[in-house]
Amino acid sequence: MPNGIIISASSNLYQIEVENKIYNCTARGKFKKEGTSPLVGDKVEITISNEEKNEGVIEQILPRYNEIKRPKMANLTELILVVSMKMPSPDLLLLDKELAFAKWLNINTVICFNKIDLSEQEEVKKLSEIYKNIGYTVIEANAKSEEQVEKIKPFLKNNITAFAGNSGVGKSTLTNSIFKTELTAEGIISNKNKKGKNTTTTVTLYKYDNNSYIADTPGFSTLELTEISSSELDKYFIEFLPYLNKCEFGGCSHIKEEKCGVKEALQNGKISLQRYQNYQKIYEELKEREKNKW
Ligand SMILES: Nc1nc2c(ncn2[C@@H]2O[C@H](COP(=O)(O)OP(=O)(O)O)[C@@H](O)[C@H]2O)c(=O)[nH]1
Ligand SMILES: [Mg+2]
Ligand SMILES: [Zn+2]
Repeated sequence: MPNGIIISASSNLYQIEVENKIYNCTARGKFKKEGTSPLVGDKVEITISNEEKNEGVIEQILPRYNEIKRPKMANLTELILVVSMKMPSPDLLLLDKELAFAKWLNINTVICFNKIDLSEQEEVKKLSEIYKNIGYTVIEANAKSEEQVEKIKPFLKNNITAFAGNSGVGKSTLTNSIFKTELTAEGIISNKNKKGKNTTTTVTLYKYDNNSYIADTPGFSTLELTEISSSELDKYFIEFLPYLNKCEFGGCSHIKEEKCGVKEALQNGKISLQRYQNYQKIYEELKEREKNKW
């Protein structure tokens, strides 16, 4: 049975790429009965019902690596977190949320500080250092320069990658340069079958290379960490990990407690103040949401 990957979905119709050919497929009724439905990013087995018309039926969904609720998709393996140095100025709170989210999903992350042409080199270096010291991969880029965009390409190999970051940071410019086509202002997002849809939840995969796709969706522009609980947030701040067992209390929030390994590490300069403050903000946000739930 041919195997393919779902590259787009609209209601009950799926576009599936099988060895560079696109089939329009419906799904077997059994999925609904089982309480599931195929998602963009799913690897599937299909039967071809009409080879001339490129039509088929989804028979089987292969095991998922992960599943994301908003935007709805499966098997995302990498997030490139785009932060602009100027216009708009860096939103590090959003970046730290995205990093926590990616850690929770257990996927690759690449931080891309963009628009470095508009910023002092020193500023870029200072930010890069914070994240490099933690162990993150950092790219400094000017999305308008082709040479600079080359830095990103190696990270796309064998991944389903999405670009995240708030509006205006350069996501469309980057993706357009990667695909080397002059597209509309909205870039590859101006895709006809998206009209009238809830665009924050629609996803389309664009093939970059064999086994490499870019997930185009505005769904990661701002991020709500709805699925992470405040008490587990510390696990997703990866540089906190070595200090978590040095806290006096098991459920230490690392905010008000006296004997706290994280706060000690902060004092000793092992954790950046910037990161710690964002942890605190995100923690309070999650706490607030949890209170309102009940
Ligand atoms: N100077 C400069 N401008 C950039 C860079 N990247 C993007 N831009 C500009 O920033 C604006 C917003 O970029 P866009 O790709 O639409 O951002 P998006 O909202 O994240 O998709 C556009 O006018 C781009 O031309 C960059 O590296 N340097
Ligand atoms: Mg855009
Ligand atoms: Zn603590």
